[in-house]
Order: sequence, then structure tokens, then C-alpha cells
Amino acid sequence: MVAGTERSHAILVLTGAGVSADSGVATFRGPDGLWEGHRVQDVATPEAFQRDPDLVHAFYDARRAKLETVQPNAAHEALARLDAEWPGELLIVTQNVDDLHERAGARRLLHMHGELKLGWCLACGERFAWVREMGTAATCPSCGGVGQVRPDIVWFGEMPYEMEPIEEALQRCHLFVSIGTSGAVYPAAGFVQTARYYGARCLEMNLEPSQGSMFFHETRLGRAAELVPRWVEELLGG
Ligand code: BV8
Repeated sequence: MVAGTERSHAILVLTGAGVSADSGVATFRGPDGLWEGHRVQDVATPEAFQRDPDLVHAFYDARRAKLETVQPNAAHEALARLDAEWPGELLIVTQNVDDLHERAGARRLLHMHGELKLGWCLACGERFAWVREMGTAATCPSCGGVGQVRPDIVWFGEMPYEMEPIEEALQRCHLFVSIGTSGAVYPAAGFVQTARYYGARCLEMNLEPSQGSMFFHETRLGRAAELVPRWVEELLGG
């Protein structure tokens, strides 16, 4: 969907795990529905963290370590090119907690579910960069508290970040584009309905139809690393 998109138009792009899949980062719902061998409720809820902090830390420590071994793919790079060259408003809202959008050069970017490379101290409330193993005995760089640092990730049952600017952008955008997400998790899965209600044209690019496909004006099926560069070229080059 490019026809009718003026260079003054506002674009909101929502990305999910499918945009990092071509970099070798596991998506949440693999064929077995498990997430790197775990059930979501055992590793991505506050209750799981209370119940078994060692397991939750091991899960996030392994995913943070994996980030050092992967690179942005053509989809991240194409979105960074759009960010650099699109003259109108642009906001990339990612559900992903990896840093591949940033490493490709994206700037107009919000992480609504937090970031693997951030820590959060429950003693003093500070957030800070954290690139190494965390475990249950990490020391807060701000207050020195020991064993009070958690991953700065939005777990199920927790309020996603930046919801106000995201709501505003959803109401303002002329084009809403969803890339690589199953449309299984709210509130992100409901964004297309908000954008459409406020008059945006809605485009979905995914390996298979998402749970919200019926709300999109157009669906393009395929790998993000192939579809996204082609779409950005249509927008910028066309
Ligand atoms: C909230 C961080 C309320 C973790 C994530 C009970 C209590 C409270 C809330 C609820 C509840 N019951 C239901 C809810 C709502 C809940 C929810 O939606 N549950 C679902 C399961 C029904 N939502 C929440 O809890 C949210 N918070 O509601 O708070 C509140 C209100 C007031 C005050 C306090 C609280 C918080 C949700 C955020 C959870 N955290 N991530 C981490 O990453 O470790 S969610 C996680 O799964 C991801 O971040 C993502 O958002 C989500 C879905 O993942 P996807 O990105 O879509 O990935 P998935 O694998 O599912 O799909 C990948 C897609 O890509 C597939 O379609 C595939 O076909 C495609 N694909 C694969 N390869 C490619 C490809 N496409 C293109 N190219 C390829 N190569």
C-alpha cells in the first residue's frame, strides 16, 4: 500500500518478533508454541519472577547473550533507511526487546515492551544499561543494592511503556504498517483497530495472516527481510 501516501503523511510502523526472525532471533510462538523451550507463564510474568527468579534470569541472560551473536537484517536496515529519508512523521513502535532496530540506525523508535539491554532496580527505581549476565545477585550501579535488579522488560500483566505517545501517533497516522507480529498480544494487537478507526490505511506484512488480518486493507505474505525493503523502495523510490 503506497498509492495515496504523500511525503507529508505520518506513518506508524509496529514490529514484532517476525522482523528479527531473519536475524536468527527466536519468535515467541514457535511450532511447539513454546518460547525457547519455556511456557510464557513460567518466564514472562511477575508471578514467575517471584516463584523462580533464577529461571527467569537464566531465560533473559541467555537471550541477552545471544544478542551479541546476531546482526540486523535487511528489514531492520530498510526501516532505518525509511527513518532517515521519510520527510513526514514516522514512529517505529517495536514489541521486540532486542536492539536490532537501533543497531541498524533507527532513531524514531519506541520499545513498548522494554529492552534486554536495560536493568531496573526495584530498591531505588533507577533504570540503566545492562549488557552482561544479571542473575539474582546483581548490584545496582545507582544505589548499590544487591539482588534487587530485574530485567527492564514488560511482562504479561504489566503495563506496556510509552502508551500515551503511541495512542497519539495511532490517532494521527495516515498509514499504519504492522510487520512480523502474530497479533496475539494486547494492547499491541489492538493498534490496527485504533488506527483504522481514525482513518489510517492499514498494511500488514507477515509470514502468515495474523490474528488481526481482517482489520487490514492489505496483507503481504512473506519474509520481512524480502517484503520490507521492497515496500520502503516503493515509498521512497517510487
Ligand atoms: C497488559 C516482553 C494491563 C517479554 C511481551 C491477564 C492479566 C493481565 C493482562 C492480560 C491477562 N490476560 C490477557 C491479558 C492481556 C495480555 C495479553 O494480551 N495476553 C494474550 C496472551 C491474550 N497482555 C498483557 O499482559 C500486556 N499488559 O495488558 O497490562 C494492565 C493495565 C493496567 C495496569 C497494569 C497492567 C503486556 C503484554 C506484554 C508482554 N510482554 N514481551 C519478552 O520479550 O521477554 S509480549 C511478546 O509476545 C512480544 O513482545 C510480543 O508483543 C508478543 C507477541 O509476539 P510477536 O512479536 O507477535 O511474536 P510471535 O512469535 O507471536 O509472532 C511472530 C510472527 O512473525 C508470526 O505471525 C510469524 O508468522 C511471523 N514471522 C515469523 N518469521 C517471520 C515472520 N514474519 C515475517 N518474516 C519472517 N521471517
